[in-house]
Amino acid sequence: MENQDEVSTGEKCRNIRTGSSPDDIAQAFLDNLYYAQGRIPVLATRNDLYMALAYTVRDRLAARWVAQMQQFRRAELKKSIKVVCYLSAEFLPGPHLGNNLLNLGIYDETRQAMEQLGYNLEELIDQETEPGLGNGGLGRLASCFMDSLSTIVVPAFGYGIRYEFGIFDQEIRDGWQVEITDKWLKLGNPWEMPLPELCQEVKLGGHTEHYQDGQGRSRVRWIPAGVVEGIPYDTPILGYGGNICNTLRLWKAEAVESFDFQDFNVGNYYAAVEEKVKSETITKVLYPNDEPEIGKMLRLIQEYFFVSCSLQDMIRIGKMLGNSPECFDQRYVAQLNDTHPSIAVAELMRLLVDEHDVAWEKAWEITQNTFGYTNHTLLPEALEKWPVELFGQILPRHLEIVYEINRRFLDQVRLAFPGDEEQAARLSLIDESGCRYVRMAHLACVGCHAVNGVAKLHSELLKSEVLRDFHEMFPEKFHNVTNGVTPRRWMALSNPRLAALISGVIGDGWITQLDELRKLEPFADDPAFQEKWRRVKRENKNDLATLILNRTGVAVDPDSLFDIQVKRLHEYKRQHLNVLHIITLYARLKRYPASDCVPRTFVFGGKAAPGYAMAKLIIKLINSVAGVVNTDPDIRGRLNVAFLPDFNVKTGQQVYPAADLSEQISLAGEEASGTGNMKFSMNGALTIGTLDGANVEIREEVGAENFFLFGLKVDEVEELKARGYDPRKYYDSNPALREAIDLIRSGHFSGGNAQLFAPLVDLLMQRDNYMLFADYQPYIDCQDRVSAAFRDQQNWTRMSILNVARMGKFSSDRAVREYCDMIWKVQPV
Ligand code: GL4
Repeated sequence: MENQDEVSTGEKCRNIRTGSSPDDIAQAFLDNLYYAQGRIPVLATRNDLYMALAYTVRDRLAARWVAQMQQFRRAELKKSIKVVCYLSAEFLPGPHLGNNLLNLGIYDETRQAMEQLGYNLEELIDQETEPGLGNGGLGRLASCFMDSLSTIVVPAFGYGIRYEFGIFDQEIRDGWQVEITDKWLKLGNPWEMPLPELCQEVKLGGHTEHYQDGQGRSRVRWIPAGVVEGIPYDTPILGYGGNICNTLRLWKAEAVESFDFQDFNVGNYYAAVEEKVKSETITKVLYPNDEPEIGKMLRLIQEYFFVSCSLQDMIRIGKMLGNSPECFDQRYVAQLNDTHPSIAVAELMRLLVDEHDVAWEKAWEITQNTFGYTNHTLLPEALEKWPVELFGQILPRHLEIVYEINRRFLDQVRLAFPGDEEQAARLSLIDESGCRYVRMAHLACVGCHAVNGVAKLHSELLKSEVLRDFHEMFPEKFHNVTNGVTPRRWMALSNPRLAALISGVIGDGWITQLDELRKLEPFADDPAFQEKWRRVKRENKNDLATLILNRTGVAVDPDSLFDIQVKRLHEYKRQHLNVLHIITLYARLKRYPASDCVPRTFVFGGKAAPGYAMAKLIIKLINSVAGVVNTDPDIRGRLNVAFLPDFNVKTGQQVYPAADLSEQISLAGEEASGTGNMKFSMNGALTIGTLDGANVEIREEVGAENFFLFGLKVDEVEELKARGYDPRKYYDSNPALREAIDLIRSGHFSGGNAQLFAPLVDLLMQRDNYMLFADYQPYIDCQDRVSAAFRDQQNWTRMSILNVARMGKFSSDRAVREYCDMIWKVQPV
């Protein structure tokens, strides 16, 4: 191996920057505390200690990172590799320290080193503020993919935005969500390295000039109204086992120094500084909407900013290695994580045609070969489109390019569907049905060689509904790659007890070959193994109970059934259907206080977009119901409800391992895939769910008998809608449903305030867009089956073991391999 020298030199010299014995680590830690953090142990705060340990770990990454870059360089020079670039406006890496220790293979050594010095490793790990640079599933998926790319040894860059403020911190006050600014950089970020010399300039606004060059060819010049600079910040992403270390490169916007000198010189100090402030605004804050439906100018600028920086960076690297822009597509493949980076299609065309003098046709071939597009949502309101006028104001040249792409594309459409002007209008990159818009998903479909959905069902629905016309036009472009999650973070790191139990019987090969979990199947019926399995779950539940008590003050019984729903708050995800079940159980117990029910702890977690009033009201409802149920003497602790504030990656790691039941109850046809569903199941929770997103495939894998299915199927939803859905009918004919709704409406959970939840109840009664009422009874019946099943602990444990044993498919390693084969045409090194 070519990087042998660098790594082994370190080992031979027992270099404290690379050595991995507990003594080396302890010594390195003290050095970093002193020299990097400027502290001695007696004066060190917990953050000083964390920083010192983080630097110690970073040193160990550096050796691999540098070796990696050299290896790339050599391979690149031989033109023998293609680098994957994952373009994503969001990444949610989660805390780095623990994961890096795991992937470096020095977790135990580091724990010992800290013990020697009198520190507790878990406390230091807990000190880290996670980079919340994403909203939820989409950003987390990007980070799982980065982990897998490194682990299966695919050279890759993740390109994104270094938001100064990531997703807000959530507090719950009086049952309501309160948003607090996320200051993740406040105490310093030891994992990133700024590279100011690799900055890129990004133009904005202004106008274009068309002219003839010396050879009489028509050319275009973009005269921008302003320029900003992008500074890259690199974070190493080490694969498990330390095979390779890829780079997450995030861009921060800054003012171009020289730009405001004019103002500065005439003494207009504030105007000059204002320019700087304006530039830096671009990467100030993450838009906190999952499934966005915004049309904000700043958002378009953010998207363009990071895409332009990234593509220019790719060209720069190519140039450094002697590659001409004409072979861009032989050296790179780039995946667009949803439409957020889809302006890349027009930007690469601009860079190639305007700045590198490549002919349009050639540039178009390169662009299509380079890009793949992943769609992550079916919600029509979430498909990005920009008013033509706004688009042209910020990106005048790109608007021209979009028009030209569209002109050529529509010629093609008219050839394929002669006389069908409606088809042409539906496919057009410009929506002309009212106010004119640029349709970003259309730009992506035309400009990419591959389009994929994120679960089988979702990919089918893309073909038959959202992107039907494109599928008709380019059937060969469409693929499915079902999502996956990394078993490193979501099993080995977050659930060490289960990981140890599993490895004890089947070895630890599963960590990189998740299919090996199948070897657990023979143990599913082994009473001794079952007993150990239950003990692990019980200890994990105990830990979560402590966390719940500390964060919410609610005391829960670790022996009760832990029924958990954690995900963004959204009506389609139907957290309020879960609430209707709780109220139904509550009403039953009130009516028959002596009845024998399986004790349950309901745990919720998730953020609502700050502007999404209904989602915030659902949070208030959950907390209001919790307030009544948890304190009612008739209930006597048989039902407990807790809303865990500020659900994020870190809390997720404490939640999934402790679940008995995973709630995946979106209305069929709404959730593109879901990935929490996978994390729960991998950690031994059973799922109650609809046939939506990846639930369908999870059920296929684990077996129908090990999955609690309920609810309308996609075609039934459509049929019911077509027939005219009337929620009132269900309310009138179902006494239990009526009782639950009436309890909410009467103010029973809101101190007699009957107005509080009226908007929610009215919406359900009148429209019920996500058909809670239609699915209510099947859901309740299914929950009753869950309770009955939980009473038989032996069989429950068997089902839990089988769930884990059959989750191999849902490793992000498998997903990334499929991208490599089907879409990127690259081979792991
Ligand atoms: C999402 C989907 O809603 C979610 O189902 C999916 O698992 C995830 C990753 O593919 O992408 N789309 C958006 S937008 N946010 C998501 O979490």
